[in-house]
Amino acid sequence: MKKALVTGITGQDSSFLAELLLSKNYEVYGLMRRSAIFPESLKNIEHIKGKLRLVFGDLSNEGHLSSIINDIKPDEIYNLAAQSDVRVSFDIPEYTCDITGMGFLRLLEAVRRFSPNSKVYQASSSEMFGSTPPPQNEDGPFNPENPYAVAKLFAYLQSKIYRKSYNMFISNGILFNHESERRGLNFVTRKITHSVAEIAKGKREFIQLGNLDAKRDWGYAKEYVEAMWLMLQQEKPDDFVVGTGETHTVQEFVAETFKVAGIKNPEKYIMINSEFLRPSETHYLLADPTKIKTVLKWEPKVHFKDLVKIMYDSDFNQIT
Ligand code: G4F
Repeated sequence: MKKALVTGITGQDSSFLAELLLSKNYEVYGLMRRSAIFPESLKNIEHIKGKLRLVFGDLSNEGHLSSIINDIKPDEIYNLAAQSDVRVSFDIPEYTCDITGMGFLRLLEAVRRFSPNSKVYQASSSEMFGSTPPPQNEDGPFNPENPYAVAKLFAYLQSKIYRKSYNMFISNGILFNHESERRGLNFVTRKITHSVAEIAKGKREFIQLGNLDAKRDWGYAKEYVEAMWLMLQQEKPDDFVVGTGETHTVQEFVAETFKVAGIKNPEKYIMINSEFLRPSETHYLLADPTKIKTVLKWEPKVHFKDLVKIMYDSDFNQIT
């Protein structure tokens, strides 16, 4: 039985990845932070938590990480833990860089010293491209626009150093935005589908949003975790852009959600609130997923309209 360690086990991606690994008969260890809202923080993994081996800890403490890695000696490690909210990274830049950037370096050191044969997956982000003109692929260049993206780029560059210097198996998935019914309400897609469902049920009057012109390449998170797993099944480590190759504005996501809800004149329900604007914006993300299609034969099946419908239907059915 293969052993996998997934950091940030309570998040959207980890919950889908843990399901996938369990279906493939892995013994799955999940690293989770002590949360003030524990055990509600386990919502995404409620249905599988009895099958997981949950370990308290986070990426802030190398000593603790080392003892966990030494005890488990995982075959595969998926680093999905991060302070992943881009806007919040402007409020808490030091914490973001400590967990999202330095945290990965601590993990790499623990693996190098106590389990150097573990294969490591690092959740790199399309935010690293920042202002690089689209379409973006593995060749970069990287021009991050916020503290979160800088932290992710730091981790990405460290992975290259450790791969080259110590011959460690470390692969980066450079994931474009990936969403689902399990996405946090702080991210724009889920905020929109949940709010529109509340409007449809007569529980809300309007939605407050920030920049409607930003363009994102949105895919379905459940499919993206298959790409993560595939990367660690290869003989050699490598880096892959994961995205759909299609981009839409936030405005288009709003319009499509109202269309699915059967509500006319969406503009009546939208208010722009500067609280949701960022000091610096990543305007245009669009993946060039040629490499992953060619090398790993991975391709997304869920496209923009399917994604909106999956998310809206789930929210509509849950709101009573
Ligand atoms: O949903 P978002 O907060 O996601 P963002 O910033 O693109 O980052 C997500 O994707 C990255 C991969 O590209 C991940 F690395 C990262 O961890 C995260 O998962 O915002 C999307 C866009 C932005 O341009 C934002 O300015 O939506 C715009 N937006 C407009 N109104 C809003 C809002 N974003 C949020 N969160 N809330 C709003 O009210």
